[in-house]
Amino acid sequence: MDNLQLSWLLQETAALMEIKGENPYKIRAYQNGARTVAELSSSVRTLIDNGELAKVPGIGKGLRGQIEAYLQEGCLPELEKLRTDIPAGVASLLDVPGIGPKMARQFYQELGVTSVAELEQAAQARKIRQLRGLGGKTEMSILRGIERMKQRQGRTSLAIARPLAENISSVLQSAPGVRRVVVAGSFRRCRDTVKDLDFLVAADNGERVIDVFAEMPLVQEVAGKGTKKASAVLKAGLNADLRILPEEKFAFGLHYFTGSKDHNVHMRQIAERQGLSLSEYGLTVSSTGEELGAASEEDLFEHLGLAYIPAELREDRGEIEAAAENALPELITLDDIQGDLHMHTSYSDGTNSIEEMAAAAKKRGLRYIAICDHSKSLAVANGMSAELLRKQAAAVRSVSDKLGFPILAGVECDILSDGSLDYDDALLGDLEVVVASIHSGFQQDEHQITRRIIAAIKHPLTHIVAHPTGRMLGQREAYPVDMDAVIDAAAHYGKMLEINGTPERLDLHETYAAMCRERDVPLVINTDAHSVEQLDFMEGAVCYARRAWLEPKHVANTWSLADFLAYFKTTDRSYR
Ligand code: DGT
Ligand code: CA
Ligand code: CA
Ligand code: ZN
Repeated sequence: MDNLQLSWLLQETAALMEIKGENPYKIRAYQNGARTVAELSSSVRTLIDNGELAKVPGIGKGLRGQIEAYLQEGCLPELEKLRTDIPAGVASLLDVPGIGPKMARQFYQELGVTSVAELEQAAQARKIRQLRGLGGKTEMSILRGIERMKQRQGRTSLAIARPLAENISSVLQSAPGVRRVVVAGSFRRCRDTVKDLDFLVAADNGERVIDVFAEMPLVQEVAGKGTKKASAVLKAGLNADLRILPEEKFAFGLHYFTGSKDHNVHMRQIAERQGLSLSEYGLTVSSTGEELGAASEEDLFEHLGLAYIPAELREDRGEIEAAAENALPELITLDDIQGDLHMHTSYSDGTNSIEEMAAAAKKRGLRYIAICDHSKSLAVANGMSAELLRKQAAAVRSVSDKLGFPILAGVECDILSDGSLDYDDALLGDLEVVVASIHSGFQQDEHQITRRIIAAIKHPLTHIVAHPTGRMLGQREAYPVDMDAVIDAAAHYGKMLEINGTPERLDLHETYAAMCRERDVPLVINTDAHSVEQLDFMEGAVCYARRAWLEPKHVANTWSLADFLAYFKTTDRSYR
């Protein structure tokens, strides 16, 4: 439990430091630390006890001191200090789209605003436009930002939900008499965000499991508690629902609570047409009441004459019809992935070396990778000068030779506001892969941003457009962009679009990924890892990609390296 709690506190520290305007390197150290801690496979307490925390990359000496203090005293000294200067609520202003640390500081210092609600009042009372450097336009855009925030409220990104789901599952798993724990609902269907977490437990003694659940330190408040189910508000701000099922009914409960609701409604109709009645409790013959058992979801589908439908497809988007005709796609799996074409090293804002990233990728069974660090304009992410990029490319090649492992020398090249790339052609032409992306100029309108991305797609040296819509789940909306036109351009110029595996991004959105599939634009599923641990983002990214009905052939990093590189050289670009 300590890890997650600690990770949130580190994040809060970083946010308050930003507002205070502290050293960017220090802020970044806390942000990276928060991430690293959340991803550790053992508890910080254990790592400190056996002296291994010092070996974890991404946690420097200063941060380690804070963590030790946290374990001893239950609080971070640095955070306590910041909290005396700035009320905790001020950090929440950063959640409003369009508000950066400077503005948050200004609202607090000059208007005494300490929460989003107070900010909304101030904007409505036309107080923002009176502040130095701000005007009516900013005031309007803040009100719009708050409005959008309210709309998406209630959904949580997987960056927060996944570690919680894993943690709670393991707590439930260790409760007495528990046979099986599954996280159902939208989490199992691998949606990009979840409203809540739905835990299903097969157990003999439900009441004891419910007690264990209610007493977890992650729980803020138990909202409801019975003998077979419970519901809790977690400290992270989302709900967790728990249902206890008898082993022999588990398959039915699992199917029902996996959903989606639309899928369930359609399934029930299919059953009815066959004289059967399907519910979360079982499948019965309507005329006789005879129960048809199912040991697994496979059995349940089989009773209805359907092929097994993977959870990611259960949205009533044609999967039931396809299952009836045995025409479901052969969905991509993690095993199909051969390469990862977007990852960072300490040359820009990553925490590991080229060699460490390559060794870790190799260990995960990958056959090739590309190192794509940030380009020079992206100063906040320590973007590389032309000279450093040249040096890095040479280093990449020598590590590749040394390890006998194909590593492409690449770059994540910023698309500048006018659509040009961040280095000259001579340098880009020396690299094996150019991943182009937007990190600034979000205030441009849809027409400008679309033109900008298409300009990058047209550039003969670009291969892939990374995180094409720029969304940051729970933090920032996608920038306005005509994806229809972008996908057409990618098809026309033979380029690829990325599904970025960072849990806050999962960008492309599944709808656009499906459009790419339909229009023969190959996708690339990348982790965008900034550390060795983040190479594990691949698994969640592949699950998300399955929602777009993607098969291995649609995803270029399931191809051999030779096929991937050849794609950009051929005129016949259809992968079919
Ligand atoms: P979300 O919004 O991210 O929590 O999405 P879900 O799908 O996890 O929704 P949730 O937690 O409200 O319910 C879990 C599942 O339970 C849902 O996917 C299907 C099933 N379910 C819930 N309410 C209904 C309903 O009224 N009718 C049917 N047929 N199924 C339902
Ligand atoms: Ca749910
Ligand atoms: Ca629920
Ligand atoms: Zn990146």
